[in-house]
Amino acid sequence: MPEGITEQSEVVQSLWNGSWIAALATGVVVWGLILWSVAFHRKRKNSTEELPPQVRYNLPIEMLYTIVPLIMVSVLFFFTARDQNYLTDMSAKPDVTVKVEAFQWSWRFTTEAAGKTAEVVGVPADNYKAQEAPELVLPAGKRVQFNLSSPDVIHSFWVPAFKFKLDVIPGVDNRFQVVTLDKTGTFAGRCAELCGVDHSRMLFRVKLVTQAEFDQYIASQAGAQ
Ligand SMILES: [Cu+2]
Repeated sequence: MPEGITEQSEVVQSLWNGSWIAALATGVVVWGLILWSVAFHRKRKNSTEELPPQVRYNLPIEMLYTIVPLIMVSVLFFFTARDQNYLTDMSAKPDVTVKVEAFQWSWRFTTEAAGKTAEVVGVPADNYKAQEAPELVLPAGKRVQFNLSSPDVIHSFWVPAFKFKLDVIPGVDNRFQVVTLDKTGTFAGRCAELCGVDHSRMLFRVKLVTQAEFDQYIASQAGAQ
């Protein structure tokens, strides 16, 4: 798994880990029961019986078969619903708002913070190399809202380090928020929905910087326009 860079990514990671631990525990019990049956309940060599003893209509066992899976599904449902509500929560006011426009085949990021705006547009022909891809600069330790839009076809905004992606659908107002961790660095981003011939070149980068560097960046961008 990539290193997470948002508070939300840590929630996704722990849901993922918990689901795998639960699946593995279930698997161990099931495999154990299968092996036990295979080893100790196979047909004896000199047995004259056609079938082993039958246990259908055994009420306690059937209750167990019904109740145990119900409990398992309820536990998975509870944690998934709890984390989904957190991940899709939009009630807090963001420090930074980014309008993300995905188009065939690059990105336009319009970043707004404290009344100042910076715009970055990718040139599709330059997207051959990741280092030429458009760069989205964000401050560390802040709440960021992404408003996704597309003028052409369906794309998907994916930063693997967010451990989250959301489709960018023409005419649909998809939004989400993250709180960036107190980290700096550059992280890869890409389109995750096959959107045409240059889909694989729809790369971008997310650069996490300190608040001071971010203020400087957005002031210089705003001044340049
Ligand atoms: Cu795309």
